[in-house]
Amino acid sequence: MVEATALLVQRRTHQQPDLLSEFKALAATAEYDVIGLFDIVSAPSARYGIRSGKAEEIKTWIEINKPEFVLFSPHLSSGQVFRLMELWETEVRDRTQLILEIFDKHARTPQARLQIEQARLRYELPFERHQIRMRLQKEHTGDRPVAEQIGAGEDLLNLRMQQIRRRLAGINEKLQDITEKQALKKKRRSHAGFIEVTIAGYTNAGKSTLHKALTGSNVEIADELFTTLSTKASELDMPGRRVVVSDSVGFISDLPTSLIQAFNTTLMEVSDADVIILVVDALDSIEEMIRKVKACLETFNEIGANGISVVTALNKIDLLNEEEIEERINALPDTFSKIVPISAHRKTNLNLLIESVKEQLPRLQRYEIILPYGDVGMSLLSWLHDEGDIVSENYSREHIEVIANLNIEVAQKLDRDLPAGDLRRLAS
Ligand SMILES: Nc1nc2c(ncn2[C@@H]2O[C@H](COP(=O)(O)OP(=O)(O)OP(=O)(O)O)[C@@H](O)[C@H]2O)c(=O)[nH]1
Ligand SMILES: [Mg+2]
Repeated sequence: MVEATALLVQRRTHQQPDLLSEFKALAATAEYDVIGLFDIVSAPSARYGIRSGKAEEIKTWIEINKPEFVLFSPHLSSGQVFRLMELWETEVRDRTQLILEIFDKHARTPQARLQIEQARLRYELPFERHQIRMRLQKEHTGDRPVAEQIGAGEDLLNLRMQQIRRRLAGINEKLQDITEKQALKKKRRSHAGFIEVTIAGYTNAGKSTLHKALTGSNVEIADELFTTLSTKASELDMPGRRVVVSDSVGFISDLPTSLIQAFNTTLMEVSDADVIILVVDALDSIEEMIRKVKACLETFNEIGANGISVVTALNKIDLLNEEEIEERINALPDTFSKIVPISAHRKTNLNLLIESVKEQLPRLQRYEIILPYGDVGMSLLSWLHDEGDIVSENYSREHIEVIANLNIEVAQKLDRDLPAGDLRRLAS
């Protein structure tokens, strides 16, 4: 496929971080060929989003280099987009639209597709309104009274707006249906005593790679932004526990509101977790790493996930030396008590990561269990191997004596199934 050429224009104030490299990565993921960059440090202006002088300077650049698109960061109003398009005689898209394009490209499940359509419609509503108004103004001709023409135009506009609202209502209904089914599934898991561990973090940090390494799932992995748009839950083998690990949609700073709203239920999965594994990309510069970590913490705050225990996985350490790893661990906020340097790709230190997750879970209790020989005893023993963390097994003449760490549900079941005295809690 031939990629469309694009000029990137970033506007930021002195206090705002330089997001140009992230903006470039977004453009690359959306399949634009970036042929030029402008980084403008100034306050926003109403007419074009940037000062008129700068807009003129860029116009000259455009006339010479002829990009097919200008991509603008951060967000622009619909009026600003149209005024810039008129001035530059080039298609203009802002960062929000760029992220929408990527989500559109990566949406795989019916839920993600509906969510993205919802976000698109909401985002494009004011643009469409603006566009129809402009077209109507241009089409005003002399053969009918102006008032009558405006009236007819407004009717057309209302009709289109009504269509969009109806479609949004339909999407809402379907999404609600999917959400209810998911909630039911989750409820069943929680009844069955499953612990939910969610992998969260900035986009492209390596969340899906970690999910695959931990659970053997077949989630998609790519060096692109927002590869994952829907949650995937798979079981993790942890003796004595039933654990489900979920891969989830990545975060980004200034995630457009329309997308937060549309992907709310997917993001909410994070706030339902018992433990969060926050994946941090160690290949970023320290400054960039801290910026992304802060954006993640802000998102946790927004989605009500800030009370949940967090284990931090400093990922991609296979490409760093000891000193660089140490530097990064020291640079992370003091509140991050549990930091485990890992390589999801090489499966390094995953056992340490699992141990750290385990420390955040309610403790297992140690029991001595006396099992009879015969079918009942054997089937309980094999069940214990699945559900408990077996410390030792002793085969005596009369029975099998098992020492195991158990969670409360398993201990309760044994207590019901075994004669009194055959289950004894030990001091652990
Ligand atoms: N060197 C190295 N690369 C890694 C490691 N883990 C992941 N990657 C690479 O990082 C890129 C992103 O990996 P993903 O697992 O797709 O990241 P993600 O966080 O799920 O990304 P999104 O779903 O797009 O938000 C891929 O190119 C991976 O191969 C690692 O431990 N070491
Ligand atoms: Mg992913």
